[in-house]
Amino acid sequence: MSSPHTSPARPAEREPGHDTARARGLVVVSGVASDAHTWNLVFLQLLIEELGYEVVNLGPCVPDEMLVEECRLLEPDLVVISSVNGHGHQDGLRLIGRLRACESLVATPVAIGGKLAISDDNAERIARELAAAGYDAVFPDGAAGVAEFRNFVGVLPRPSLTAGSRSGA
Ligand code: B12
Repeated sequence: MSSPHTSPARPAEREPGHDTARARGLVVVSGVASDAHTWNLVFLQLLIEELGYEVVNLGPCVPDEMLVEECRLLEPDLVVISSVNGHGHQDGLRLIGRLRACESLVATPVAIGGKLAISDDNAERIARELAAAGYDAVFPDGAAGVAEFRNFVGVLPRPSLTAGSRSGA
C-alpha cells in the first residue's frame, strides 16, 4: 500500500520498464477520513488489478484534502472509495463535493461502496443521495455489489482509445 504521506508517481513513471500495454488504466483506491479498516481496500486493490488496471491504494483514514491532491496529481481513470465503519454516507457526501470542486476531477469516474451506514434500512435512499451528489456509481454491501462493480469497471472507457491518452501509446 502506498503511504498516504507521499505522492506516488503514476506506475509507468515509477518503473521505467513497466509494460504499459498490459494496463487498462490507473485506479486510485482509498478509504475515507474517518475509516480505519484496511482489508476492504486490499480486497478492492486485488480485484481491480485482476481486471487489468494499475492501482494506487492510498490506504485508510485519508483526509479529504490529501485524496483530492493525490487524484489531481495522478489523473486516474477511476477513483474507488470504500467505507465500512458506518459513516461512509456522511464522509462520502462531503468528499465528492471536494473532488468535484477540483476542475480537473469534474468528469473523473468516481465510485463508492461498502457498508455505508449503520443499518441497511435506508440503503436505497443513501445510494440515491450519493449518486445525486456526484458519484458515478454506488455499491452498497450485498451479494450483487461486487458483481455489479466488475461490470461497471468492465465498461469504463479505455484510456488508449481516448484523446490525450496518458498511457504514452
Ligand atoms: C477487522 C475489523 C476491525 C478492525 C480493522 C483492522 C484493519 N486493519 O482493517 C478494527 C478493530 C480496527 C475495527 C475498528 C472498528 N470497527 Co470494525 N470490523 C472489523 C471486522 C471484524 C472485519 C472487517 C474486515 O476486515 N473484513 C474483510 C474485508 C475484505 O471485507 P469488508 O470490510 O466487509 O469489505 C467488503 C464489502 O464491504 C465490500 N466493499 C467494501 N468497500 C467497497 C467498495 C466498493 C466500490 C465495492 C464494490 C465493494 C466494497 O467488499 C469487501 C469484500 O466483500 C468487521 C465485521 C465483519 N465481520 O465484517 C467489523 C466492522 C466493519 N467494524 C465495525 C465498527 C462499528 C467498527 C468501529 C466503529 C468499532 C468501534 N466502536 O470502535 C471501529 C471503527 C474505527 C474506524 N475509525 O473506522 C462495524 C461496522 C458497522 C456498520 N457499518 O454498520 C463492523 C461491520 C462490525 C459490526 N458488525 O458491527 N474493525
